[in-house]
Amino acid sequence: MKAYWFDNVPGDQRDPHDSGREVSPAYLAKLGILHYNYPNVEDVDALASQRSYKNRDEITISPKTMGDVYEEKVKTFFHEHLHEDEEIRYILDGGGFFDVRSEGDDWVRIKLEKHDLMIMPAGIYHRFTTDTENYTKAMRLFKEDPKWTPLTRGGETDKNPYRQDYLKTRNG
Ligand code: KMT
Ligand code: NI
Repeated sequence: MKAYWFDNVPGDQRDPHDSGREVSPAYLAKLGILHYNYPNVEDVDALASQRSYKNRDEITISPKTMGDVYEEKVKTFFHEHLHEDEEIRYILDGGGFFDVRSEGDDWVRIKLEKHDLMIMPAGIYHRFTTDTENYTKAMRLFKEDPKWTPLTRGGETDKNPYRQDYLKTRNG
């Protein structure tokens, strides 16, 4: 895992877009983001059971598994959105980028590699993309009642109660 400020330079979303300015683990914690590296899936099982996550699935995002719809899917994952529940992702193979909004509404890019696990809080605006390898195999964890339908940013989402709660926690 590596976190840095997104450079905002036009170009393929899958390029690194690394401004060269790193973002500290302390700042990620301030945004409510937790990160672990778990080479053993037993550690993922333990975390899931502690947080009462009963379900999971696996997704492989690549041209090989998705064929013609791959490019379209990659664009969809990159639409800025929030969820009404926390989002837990565990990278099984390959890698990718999650971009999350900072306090000043800038993008922080989080590069995830094999065995990285990230927890994003409910209400944080974010987006995802594969990198130039075009291969992400990830486990998506969810509770019984998954509330991670993406709510695309715009108008009403700023007033979403989960968004409001997130801002209250983040801003102390
Ligand atoms: C999301 O919320 O954008 C995703 O779950 C992306 C696919 S999982 C790496
Ligand atoms: Ni999401």
